[in-house]
Amino acid sequence: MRKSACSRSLGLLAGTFMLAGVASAAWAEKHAFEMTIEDTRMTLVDKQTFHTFAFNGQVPAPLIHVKEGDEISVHVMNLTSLPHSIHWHGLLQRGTWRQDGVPGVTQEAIKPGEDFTYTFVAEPSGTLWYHCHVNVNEHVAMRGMWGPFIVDPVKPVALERKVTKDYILMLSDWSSEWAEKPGYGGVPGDVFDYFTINGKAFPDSQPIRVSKGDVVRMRLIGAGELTHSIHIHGHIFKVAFKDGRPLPQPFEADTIMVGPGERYDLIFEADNPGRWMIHDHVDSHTMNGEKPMGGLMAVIEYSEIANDDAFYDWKDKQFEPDFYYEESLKKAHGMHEAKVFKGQAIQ
Ligand SMILES: [Cu+2]
Repeated sequence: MRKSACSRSLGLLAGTFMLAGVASAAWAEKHAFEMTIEDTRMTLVDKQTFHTFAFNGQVPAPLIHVKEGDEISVHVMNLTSLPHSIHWHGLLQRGTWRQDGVPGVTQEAIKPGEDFTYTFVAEPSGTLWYHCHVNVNEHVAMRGMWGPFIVDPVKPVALERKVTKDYILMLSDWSSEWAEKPGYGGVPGDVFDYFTINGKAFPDSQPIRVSKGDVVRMRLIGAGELTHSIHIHGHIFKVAFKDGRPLPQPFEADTIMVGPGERYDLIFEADNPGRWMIHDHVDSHTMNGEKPMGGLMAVIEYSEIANDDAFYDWKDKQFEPDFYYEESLKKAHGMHEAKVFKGQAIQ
Protein backbone atom coordinates (compact mmCIF):
# COMPACT_ATOMS: atom_id res chain seq x y z
CA MET A 1 0.00 0.00 0.00
CA ARG A 2 1.20 3.48 -0.80
CA LYS A 3 1.13 5.91 2.07
CA SER A 4 -1.25 8.86 1.99
CA ALA A 5 -0.03 12.40 1.41
CA CYS A 6 -0.87 13.03 5.07
CA SER A 7 1.37 10.28 6.44
CA ARG A 8 4.03 11.36 3.97
CA SER A 9 4.08 14.89 5.38
CA LEU A 10 4.17 13.49 8.91
CA GLY A 11 7.19 11.52 7.76
CA LEU A 12 8.76 14.69 6.48
CA LEU A 13 8.25 16.30 9.88
CA ALA A 14 9.83 13.33 11.57
CA GLY A 15 12.83 13.62 9.28
CA THR A 16 14.97 10.53 8.83
CA PHE A 17 16.21 7.81 11.13
CA MET A 18 19.08 5.39 10.87
CA LEU A 19 18.45 1.72 10.21
CA ALA A 20 21.42 -0.63 10.35
CA GLY A 21 23.67 2.30 9.50
CA VAL A 22 21.58 3.30 6.49
CA ALA A 23 19.64 6.53 6.20
CA SER A 24 16.02 5.55 5.62
CA ALA A 25 13.08 7.87 5.16
CA ALA A 26 10.54 7.66 7.97
CA TRP A 27 7.75 7.17 5.39
CA ALA A 28 9.53 4.35 3.58
CA GLU A 29 7.53 1.30 2.68
CA LYS A 30 8.71 -2.21 3.51
CA HIS A 31 8.64 -4.86 0.80
CA ALA A 32 9.29 -8.58 1.25
CA PHE A 33 9.65 -10.51 -2.00
CA GLU A 34 9.90 -14.25 -2.65
CA MET A 35 12.06 -15.42 -5.51
CA THR A 36 13.03 -18.81 -6.89
CA ILE A 37 15.71 -19.75 -9.40
CA GLU A 38 14.44 -22.49 -11.70
CA ASP A 39 15.71 -24.56 -14.62
CA THR A 40 13.54 -23.33 -17.45
CA ARG A 41 13.57 -23.61 -21.24
CA MET A 42 12.88 -20.71 -23.57
CA THR A 43 12.38 -20.94 -27.31
CA LEU A 44 13.37 -18.20 -29.74
CA VAL A 45 11.51 -17.75 -33.05
CA ASP A 46 9.96 -21.21 -32.82
CA LYS A 47 13.20 -23.06 -33.30
CA GLN A 48 16.14 -22.27 -31.03
CA THR A 49 15.79 -23.40 -27.42
CA PHE A 50 17.96 -22.21 -24.54
CA HIS A 51 18.31 -23.73 -21.10
CA THR A 52 17.93 -20.83 -18.66
CA PHE A 53 18.21 -20.39 -14.89
CA ALA A 54 15.12 -18.26 -14.60
CA PHE A 55 14.06 -16.07 -11.67
CA ASN A 56 10.51 -17.22 -10.90
CA GLY A 57 10.61 -19.14 -14.19
CA GLN A 58 10.75 -16.07 -16.41
CA VAL A 59 13.23 -14.28 -18.71
CA PRO A 60 13.58 -11.40 -18.10
CA ALA A 61 13.03 -11.76 -14.36
CA PRO A 62 10.12 -10.11 -12.52
CA LEU A 63 10.00 -6.33 -12.31
CA ILE A 64 10.90 -4.91 -8.93
CA HIS A 65 9.40 -1.42 -8.73
CA VAL A 66 9.74 0.56 -5.49
CA LYS A 67 10.35 4.04 -4.18
CA GLU A 68 13.66 5.59 -3.16
CA GLY A 69 14.25 4.82 0.51
CA ASP A 70 12.01 1.73 0.68
CA GLU A 71 13.24 -1.20 2.77
CA ILE A 72 13.59 -4.31 0.64
CA SER A 73 14.01 -7.95 1.56
CA VAL A 74 14.23 -10.68 -1.07
CA HIS A 75 14.16 -14.33 -0.03
CA VAL A 76 15.83 -16.37 -2.78
CA MET A 77 15.46 -20.15 -3.11
CA ASN A 78 17.84 -21.92 -5.48
CA LEU A 79 15.97 -24.80 -7.14
CA THR A 80 18.63 -25.49 -9.78
CA SER A 81 21.63 -27.81 -9.59
CA LEU A 82 24.23 -25.01 -9.77
CA PRO A 83 25.15 -22.20 -7.33
CA HIS A 84 23.87 -18.65 -7.83
CA SER A 85 23.58 -15.24 -6.11
CA ILE A 86 21.91 -11.93 -6.87
CA HIS A 87 23.79 -8.69 -7.38
CA TRP A 88 21.63 -5.56 -7.22
CA HIS A 89 23.27 -3.52 -9.96
CA GLY A 90 23.33 0.20 -9.19
CA LEU A 91 22.07 -0.06 -5.62
CA LEU A 92 24.50 1.58 -3.23
CA GLN A 93 24.19 -0.84 -0.28
CA ARG A 94 25.41 1.86 2.12
CA GLY A 95 26.09 0.04 5.38
CA THR A 96 24.88 -3.24 3.84
CA TRP A 97 27.81 -4.30 1.65
CA ARG A 98 27.25 -7.97 2.53
CA GLN A 99 24.01 -7.77 0.53
CA ASP A 100 25.84 -6.95 -2.71
CA GLY A 101 25.58 -10.52 -3.96
CA VAL A 102 29.14 -11.33 -5.04
CA PRO A 103 30.31 -14.89 -4.31
CA GLY A 104 33.76 -15.09 -2.75
CA VAL A 105 33.65 -11.38 -1.82
CA THR A 106 30.45 -10.54 0.05
CA GLN A 107 28.89 -13.99 0.57
CA GLU A 108 29.11 -17.66 -0.26
CA ALA A 109 27.15 -18.51 -3.39
CA ILE A 110 23.68 -19.91 -2.71
CA LYS A 111 24.08 -23.65 -3.21
CA PRO A 112 21.53 -25.90 -4.91
CA GLY A 113 18.56 -26.44 -2.61
CA GLU A 114 19.62 -23.60 -0.30
CA ASP A 115 18.19 -20.14 0.25
CA PHE A 116 19.37 -16.64 1.16
CA THR A 117 17.62 -13.44 2.18
CA TYR A 118 18.91 -10.10 0.91
CA THR A 119 17.98 -7.02 2.96
CA PHE A 120 18.78 -3.46 1.90
CA VAL A 121 17.42 0.02 1.24
CA ALA A 122 16.40 1.06 -2.30
CA GLU A 123 18.84 3.85 -3.16
CA PRO A 124 19.64 5.65 -5.34
CA SER A 125 16.61 6.18 -7.61
CA GLY A 126 16.56 5.32 -11.28
CA THR A 127 16.66 2.50 -13.81
CA LEU A 128 18.64 -0.20 -12.00
CA TRP A 129 18.69 -3.95 -12.51
CA TYR A 130 19.61 -7.23 -10.87
CA HIS A 131 21.48 -10.28 -12.05
CA CYS A 132 23.30 -13.39 -10.89
CA HIS A 133 26.95 -12.84 -9.96
CA VAL A 134 28.13 -16.46 -10.15
CA ASN A 135 29.92 -17.32 -13.42
CA VAL A 136 28.44 -14.21 -14.99
CA ASN A 137 30.05 -15.12 -18.31
CA GLU A 138 27.51 -17.93 -18.53
CA HIS A 139 24.68 -17.14 -16.10
CA VAL A 140 24.16 -13.55 -17.23
CA ALA A 141 25.45 -13.77 -20.79
CA MET A 142 23.41 -16.81 -21.83
CA ARG A 143 21.12 -18.13 -19.09
CA GLY A 144 18.77 -15.17 -18.72
CA MET A 145 19.55 -14.33 -15.08
CA TRP A 146 18.52 -10.65 -15.12
CA GLY A 147 15.59 -8.38 -14.40
CA PRO A 148 14.71 -4.69 -14.01
CA PHE A 149 14.82 -2.89 -10.65
CA ILE A 150 13.12 0.50 -10.97
CA VAL A 151 13.41 2.93 -8.07
CA ASP A 152 11.11 5.95 -8.31
CA PRO A 153 12.76 9.14 -7.06
CA VAL A 154 11.38 11.10 -4.12
CA LYS A 155 11.89 14.22 -6.25
CA PRO A 156 11.34 13.46 -9.96
CA VAL A 157 12.95 15.86 -12.46
CA ALA A 158 10.69 18.02 -14.66
CA LEU A 159 11.27 15.96 -17.81
CA GLU A 160 10.19 12.63 -16.30
CA ARG A 161 7.07 14.17 -14.76
CA LYS A 162 5.74 14.64 -18.31
CA VAL A 163 6.04 10.95 -19.25
CA THR A 164 2.80 9.21 -20.26
CA LYS A 165 4.19 5.88 -21.52
CA ASP A 166 7.00 4.06 -19.72
CA TYR A 167 8.80 1.06 -21.26
CA ILE A 168 11.72 -1.18 -20.25
CA LEU A 169 13.93 -2.80 -22.91
CA MET A 170 16.54 -5.31 -21.74
CA LEU A 171 19.05 -6.11 -24.50
CA SER A 172 20.90 -9.42 -24.69
CA ASP A 173 22.80 -11.87 -26.84
CA TRP A 174 22.77 -15.64 -27.07
CA SER A 175 25.16 -18.27 -28.39
CA SER A 176 23.31 -21.33 -29.69
CA GLU A 177 26.47 -23.43 -29.33
CA TRP A 178 25.88 -23.62 -25.57
CA ALA A 179 22.09 -23.47 -25.64
CA GLU A 180 21.48 -26.87 -24.05
CA LYS A 181 24.71 -27.23 -22.07
CA PRO A 182 23.94 -25.66 -18.68
CA GLY A 183 27.09 -25.12 -16.65
CA TYR A 184 29.16 -24.41 -19.75
CA GLY A 185 29.71 -21.62 -22.23
CA GLY A 186 30.29 -17.90 -22.17
CA VAL A 187 33.95 -18.19 -23.09
CA PRO A 188 36.17 -15.88 -25.12
CA GLY A 189 35.58 -16.42 -28.82
CA ASP A 190 31.92 -17.41 -28.49
CA VAL A 191 29.80 -16.59 -31.50
CA PHE A 192 26.56 -14.85 -30.59
CA ASP A 193 23.87 -15.66 -33.13
CA TYR A 194 20.60 -14.68 -31.40
CA PHE A 195 19.74 -11.23 -30.07
CA THR A 196 16.76 -10.25 -27.99
CA ILE A 197 14.73 -7.43 -26.49
CA ASN A 198 13.19 -8.66 -23.24
CA GLY A 199 14.08 -12.24 -24.16
CA LYS A 200 12.41 -12.30 -27.58
CA ALA A 201 13.81 -11.95 -31.11
CA PHE A 202 11.89 -10.27 -33.96
CA PRO A 203 9.25 -11.15 -35.09
CA ASP A 204 8.44 -12.49 -31.60
CA SER A 205 9.07 -9.09 -29.98
CA GLN A 206 6.04 -6.83 -29.57
CA PRO A 207 4.93 -3.45 -30.89
CA ILE A 208 5.37 -0.37 -28.73
CA ARG A 209 1.93 1.25 -28.98
CA VAL A 210 1.71 5.01 -28.56
CA SER A 211 -0.64 7.83 -29.51
CA LYS A 212 0.20 11.27 -30.85
CA GLY A 213 0.97 13.50 -27.87
CA ASP A 214 2.35 10.77 -25.63
CA VAL A 215 5.62 11.48 -23.91
CA VAL A 216 7.52 8.21 -24.15
CA ARG A 217 10.23 6.98 -21.84
CA MET A 218 12.35 4.03 -22.92
CA ARG A 219 14.59 2.53 -20.30
CA LEU A 220 17.36 0.67 -22.16
CA ILE A 221 19.33 -1.88 -20.12
CA GLY A 222 22.44 -3.60 -21.49
CA ALA A 223 21.95 -7.02 -19.92
CA GLY A 224 24.09 -9.10 -22.27
CA GLU A 225 27.62 -9.55 -23.50
CA LEU A 226 27.68 -7.19 -26.47
CA THR A 227 27.26 -3.48 -27.15
CA HIS A 228 24.09 -2.41 -28.93
CA SER A 229 23.61 0.72 -31.02
CA ILE A 230 19.93 1.50 -30.59
CA HIS A 231 18.34 3.63 -33.30
CA ILE A 232 14.76 4.94 -33.40
CA HIS A 233 13.28 5.99 -36.75
CA GLY A 234 11.23 9.17 -37.18
CA HIS A 235 12.06 10.78 -33.84
CA ILE A 236 14.75 12.65 -32.00
CA PHE A 237 14.96 11.59 -28.39
CA LYS A 238 16.52 13.19 -25.36
CA VAL A 239 19.07 11.07 -23.52
CA ALA A 240 17.78 12.01 -20.10
CA PHE A 241 19.34 9.51 -17.68
CA LYS A 242 22.57 7.53 -17.65
CA ASP A 243 22.76 4.55 -15.26
CA GLY A 244 19.68 5.86 -13.46
CA ARG A 245 21.13 9.35 -12.87
CA PRO A 246 19.39 12.38 -14.38
CA LEU A 247 21.78 14.15 -16.74
CA PRO A 248 22.19 17.85 -15.88
CA GLN A 249 21.92 18.60 -19.60
CA PRO A 250 19.97 15.95 -21.52
CA PHE A 251 21.21 15.74 -25.11
CA GLU A 252 19.42 14.98 -28.36
CA ALA A 253 20.20 11.97 -30.53
CA ASP A 254 18.62 9.34 -32.76
CA THR A 255 21.11 6.55 -31.98
CA ILE A 256 22.65 5.57 -28.65
CA MET A 257 25.32 3.00 -27.82
CA VAL A 258 24.38 0.78 -24.88
CA GLY A 259 27.25 -1.25 -23.45
CA PRO A 260 27.03 -4.23 -21.10
CA GLY A 261 25.68 -3.12 -17.72
CA GLU A 262 24.79 0.39 -18.92
CA ARG A 263 21.35 1.99 -18.74
CA TYR A 264 20.07 4.93 -20.76
CA ASP A 265 16.61 6.42 -20.32
CA LEU A 266 15.40 8.06 -23.54
CA ILE A 267 12.49 10.49 -23.49
CA PHE A 268 10.71 11.81 -26.58
CA GLU A 269 7.40 13.20 -27.69
CA ALA A 270 5.30 10.97 -29.93
CA ASP A 271 4.70 13.68 -32.55
CA ASN A 272 4.97 11.80 -35.84
CA PRO A 273 2.18 9.26 -36.43
CA GLY A 274 3.36 6.27 -38.44
CA ARG A 275 5.03 2.92 -38.05
CA TRP A 276 8.64 3.30 -36.95
CA MET A 277 11.46 0.85 -36.37
CA ILE A 278 13.48 0.67 -33.20
CA HIS A 279 16.46 -1.56 -33.76
CA ASP A 280 20.08 -2.34 -33.11
CA HIS A 281 22.31 -0.67 -35.70
CA VAL A 282 25.00 -3.27 -35.19
CA ASP A 283 23.57 -4.89 -38.28
CA SER A 284 24.47 -8.49 -37.51
CA HIS A 285 22.36 -8.17 -34.35
CA THR A 286 19.26 -8.11 -36.55
CA MET A 287 19.60 -11.77 -37.46
CA ASN A 288 18.13 -14.97 -36.08
CA GLY A 289 20.97 -17.40 -36.60
CA GLU A 290 21.60 -17.16 -40.34
CA LYS A 291 18.24 -15.55 -41.12
CA PRO A 292 18.18 -11.76 -41.64
CA MET A 293 15.51 -9.27 -40.46
CA GLY A 294 15.18 -10.66 -36.95
CA GLY A 295 16.93 -10.25 -33.64
CA LEU A 296 16.95 -6.92 -31.91
CA MET A 297 14.10 -5.13 -33.69
CA ALA A 298 10.62 -3.88 -32.82
CA VAL A 299 8.11 -1.39 -34.22
CA ILE A 300 6.62 1.71 -32.67
CA GLU A 301 2.96 1.73 -33.76
CA TYR A 302 0.81 4.85 -33.50
CA SER A 303 -2.85 4.31 -32.66
CA GLU A 304 -3.70 6.85 -35.41
CA ILE A 305 -2.39 4.47 -38.11
CA ALA A 306 -4.20 1.27 -39.15
CA ASN A 307 -2.09 -1.88 -39.23
CA ASP A 308 -3.80 -3.57 -42.16
CA ASP A 309 -1.23 -3.07 -44.91
CA ALA A 310 -0.83 -6.44 -46.61
CA PHE A 311 2.96 -6.13 -46.54
CA TYR A 312 3.18 -5.35 -42.83
CA ASP A 313 5.04 -8.13 -40.97
CA TRP A 314 2.87 -7.58 -37.89
CA LYS A 315 -0.53 -7.03 -39.52
CA ASP A 316 -1.85 -10.18 -37.81
CA LYS A 317 0.23 -9.78 -34.69
CA GLN A 318 -1.15 -11.30 -31.50
CA PHE A 319 -0.57 -8.36 -29.16
CA GLU A 320 0.81 -9.24 -25.74
CA PRO A 321 0.47 -6.35 -23.33
CA ASP A 322 3.17 -5.84 -20.70
CA PHE A 323 5.98 -7.06 -22.97
CA TYR A 324 7.87 -3.87 -22.09
CA TYR A 325 6.57 -4.00 -18.48
CA GLU A 326 4.35 -1.05 -19.44
CA GLU A 327 1.34 -2.45 -17.56
CA SER A 328 3.34 -3.65 -14.54
CA LEU A 329 4.92 -0.20 -14.20
CA LYS A 330 1.44 1.26 -13.65
CA LYS A 331 0.67 -1.08 -10.75
CA ALA A 332 1.30 -0.33 -7.07
CA HIS A 333 4.89 -0.67 -5.96
CA GLY A 334 6.01 -4.26 -5.50
CA MET A 335 7.33 -7.21 -7.48
CA HIS A 336 5.41 -8.04 -10.65
CA GLU A 337 5.60 -11.19 -12.75
CA ALA A 338 4.50 -11.26 -16.39
CA LYS A 339 3.04 -14.26 -18.17
CA VAL A 340 4.62 -13.25 -21.46
CA PHE A 341 8.11 -13.98 -20.05
CA LYS A 342 7.39 -17.42 -18.55
CA GLY A 343 9.42 -20.30 -19.93
CA GLN A 344 8.81 -24.00 -19.83
CA ALA A 345 9.79 -25.76 -16.61
CA ILE A 346 12.53 -28.38 -16.91
CA GLN A 347 11.98 -31.28 -14.51
CU1 LIG B 1 23.78 -17.91 -11.44
